[in-house]
Order: sequence, then C-alpha cells, then structure tokens
Amino acid sequence: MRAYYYDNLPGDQRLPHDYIPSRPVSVEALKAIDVSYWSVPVEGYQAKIDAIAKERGYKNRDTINCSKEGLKEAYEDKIRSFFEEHMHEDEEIRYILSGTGFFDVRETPSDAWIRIAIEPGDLLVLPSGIYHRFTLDESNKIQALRLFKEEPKWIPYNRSEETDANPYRAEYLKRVTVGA
Ligand code: KMT
Ligand code: NI
Repeated sequence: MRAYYYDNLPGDQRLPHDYIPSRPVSVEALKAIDVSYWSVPVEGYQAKIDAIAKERGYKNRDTINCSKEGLKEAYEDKIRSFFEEHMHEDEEIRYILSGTGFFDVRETPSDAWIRIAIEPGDLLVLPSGIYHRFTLDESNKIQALRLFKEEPKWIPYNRSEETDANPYRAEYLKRVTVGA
C-alpha cells in the first residue's frame, strides 16, 4: 500500500496521478479519517483474515474479479460507476488477492483526494459515510475478497446535496471532526 495526494490533473484515471515530488500520506493520517489498513501476506492469509473477520463481525464474503474477463458485459459500466464519487451506509472492506488498483478517498476537512495504491496482501477498510471512488490501474486487473457484516448494503450514493444530508455521512463527519 502506498498513499499520496492525488494531483487532480486531467488525464487517464488509470495513471498514478502522483505529484512530482510525491506528497505521501501516512497510515496515521489515513487513520485520522477512519480508514484502516492492515498488511496480511497472501500466502496462508486464510487464518489471519478469518480472525480479523471474526473480531470485527464480518460474517460473509465473496470474491470480485475486477477485469474485462471477470466482469464481462458489465465491465465498462462497473468501471465507470466505481469511479463516480460516492459513499455507502456500510464499511467497504477489501482484501487484495492479486493485481493492483487505486482507491481514492476524500480527506476531511480539506476535501483533497488521497490516492491509495493497493496490492496483494493489503486489507483496506473504508468507513461508512466516507466519499471515495475506485479505479483499475494500467494492469487492468485486480482480484479482491469483499467482506461484509450481514447482507451487503453496497448501494452507492453519489455525491450530492442529498447525500451530504445522509445520516451515515453526518455521523462520519462528526466522528472524524472530533479532536480535529
Ligand atoms: C468497489 O466496490 O469499488 C470495488 O469492489 C472495486 C473493486 S475491488 C478492489
Ligand atoms: Ni464504494
């Protein structure tokens, strides 16, 4: 995992969009916006992921193959919607099994984009209410375990005035603004 401020320059979303020089973001800075990160080696990951899942109450899981072959007819639509700025009423938990990609998350209160480059062994938890988006990188494929508590509530609420008023959004802002 490597996190850094997104350069906001126009151009292909699959490119790194790293400032020159890069403006790195630490794991602690991610923690401050309630984004959690663990590194769990892919070799023998099962027991460790099971333990984290148990501790955090993630009862269910499935695997997503995010690639042209994996998503088939849905590919273009999915890729487009993943990259629309949105939030969910649940945590978005991803454990990367193979491939690479980028999650972008909005920093609070700056509203700057932080780009999180993810690779195999990365376990990332985006809290409910955080604005974020996802894109493949130039490798064009990533395989991830998606963990969830009960039934997945992955409705993406795209950023809007209405979504700004969503109680999960308000709750998130309250949580990360305390002590800021
Ligand atoms: C999502 O919800 O944005 C995804 O599952 C993206 C692919 S998993 C890294
Ligand atoms: Ni999402």
